[in-house]
Amino acid sequence: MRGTRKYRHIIDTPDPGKWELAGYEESLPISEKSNPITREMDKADPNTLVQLLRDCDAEIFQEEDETIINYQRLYSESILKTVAEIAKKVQLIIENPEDGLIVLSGCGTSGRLALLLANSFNRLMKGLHQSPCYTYIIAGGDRSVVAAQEAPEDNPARGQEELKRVCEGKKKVVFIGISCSLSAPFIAGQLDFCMKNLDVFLPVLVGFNPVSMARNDRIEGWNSTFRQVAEQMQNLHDSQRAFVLNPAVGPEGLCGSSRMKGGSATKILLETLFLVAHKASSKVEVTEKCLLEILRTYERAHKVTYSQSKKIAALVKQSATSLQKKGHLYLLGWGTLGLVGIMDAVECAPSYNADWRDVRGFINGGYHTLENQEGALTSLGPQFTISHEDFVKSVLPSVSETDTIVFLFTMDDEVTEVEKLVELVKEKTSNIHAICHATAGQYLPNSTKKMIPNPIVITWPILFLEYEGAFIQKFQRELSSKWILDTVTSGAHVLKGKVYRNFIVDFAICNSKHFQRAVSVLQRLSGHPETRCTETLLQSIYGEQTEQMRNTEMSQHIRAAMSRDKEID
Ligand code: S6P
Repeated sequence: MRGTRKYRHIIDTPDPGKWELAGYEESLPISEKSNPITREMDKADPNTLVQLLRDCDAEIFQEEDETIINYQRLYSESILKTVAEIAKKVQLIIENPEDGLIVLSGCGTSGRLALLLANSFNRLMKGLHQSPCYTYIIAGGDRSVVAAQEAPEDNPARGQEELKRVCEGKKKVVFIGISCSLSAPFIAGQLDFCMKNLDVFLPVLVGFNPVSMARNDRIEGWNSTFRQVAEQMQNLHDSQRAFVLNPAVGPEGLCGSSRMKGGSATKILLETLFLVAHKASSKVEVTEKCLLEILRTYERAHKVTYSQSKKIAALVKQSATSLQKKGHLYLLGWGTLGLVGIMDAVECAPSYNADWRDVRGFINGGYHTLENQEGALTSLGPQFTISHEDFVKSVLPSVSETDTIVFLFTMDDEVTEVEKLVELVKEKTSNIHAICHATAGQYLPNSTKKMIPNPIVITWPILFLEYEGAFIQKFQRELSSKWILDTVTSGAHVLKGKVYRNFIVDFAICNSKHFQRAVSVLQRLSGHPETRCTETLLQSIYGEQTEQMRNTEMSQHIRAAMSRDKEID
């Protein structure tokens, strides 16, 4: 499939990666390959770290190279065509919201993004006096939004139950199952259910591997693999009864960390799709040009964001210093930027085996601003306290000079509120940073500049757009903040020593994907065969090896690995 070639890039995308060549880590899907760009990442200084991750993020926008293996990319005609086709189906629901529903579902970061996107587009609809018709599902329920729960993603039956629950009584449902690595059994179960009920459901699978690279191992308690489900979906693609939307965006900068590029690409792809669907419902024709215009704004956001690389590097360094000294990184955000902060913070625990207290996110207005379905979860314990008031009450008293605080806001937020909180924090630590988004012509007040000496201020051009288009500005700011925070939290853990080359070597094994990744990392680092590496891993989980353990179900290994980690804590 050819690239569009109608497109002039705004950013310099790196040369097509070696990862695209036949034979490069052949047995692994793109999402689990190690990115050649970051091979020496563990030796990089903060400035280099930022450059490397910038180049990895730029790969999202890279076009296909016809001289080597052709993966579909974001700008491929086939992808743009699929986006336009799905948008038309979404449009039908938007125009008949009483009987219809658009469900976004995912696990971990993909589930948090499902919430963010569903809420954004419901807000867009409310502004147009239309009935909101988006909803989200996250594996493990709302508690997974603010605390990592990686185990529920292994449960396809649970995925189905949740889907049935949210769709009860609906006549037409567009179901968007997000699994960046085309691997989550929770999503496989839901897609399978949709395909058995095509009179109601239109299933869409979103991810960043070709179907031939979807996970193919047995799902416990289930009769098909993710790949089999994805293949069935693909067979229904031509008749438009199901869609697979899966451009390649290249391997993650940190091996397997799909919260990074996978998460960003999910946001770009789905926001573009829903935006054109809404434009279409206000009688604007969905054309390739219109899609390219929106995608171009995201590419511009990459350039604008990384023009601040020096300041981002300084924040990476400061955050790493805090973590190395057993201090903390606190991300205090306003509006949806608060959720972006929470998303980044929560993932540090499973990704780097970090303590949940190491990196934490807080949002003004807490659960009210989060707009999650289950409402306040504060009673579940300290891990679930997320408002700025909670921060002031229960965290601030113990904040010290070893901690770093990052404020995340836009100039349209109440800057005096930000100043009030900075004032309080200043009494405890001088390590105060900010990521602030402004529109051309808006300036940070001198009073704020005095309090936060070196803020990352990102100034966006004024866009004169119709109502739906105006949401692009908000989406750009969220993505820009995500890129910066992904770089800061990943970079800080690299500098803390959690990474060897670009392999995370200290991560929690909380689900079957993690187990397989651990085996694969062992294989690549030791050169030993899979069976031997599996045995080594089992030995480290159980402390001894018996025949019985080898024949035990995967879920038992995960439980044992998780309880072992708890003991070590
Ligand atoms: C990855 C992150 C995980 C994933 C989750 C879903 O960096 O730690 O929480 O988001 O496992 O992955 P996927 O591939 O199904 O979207």
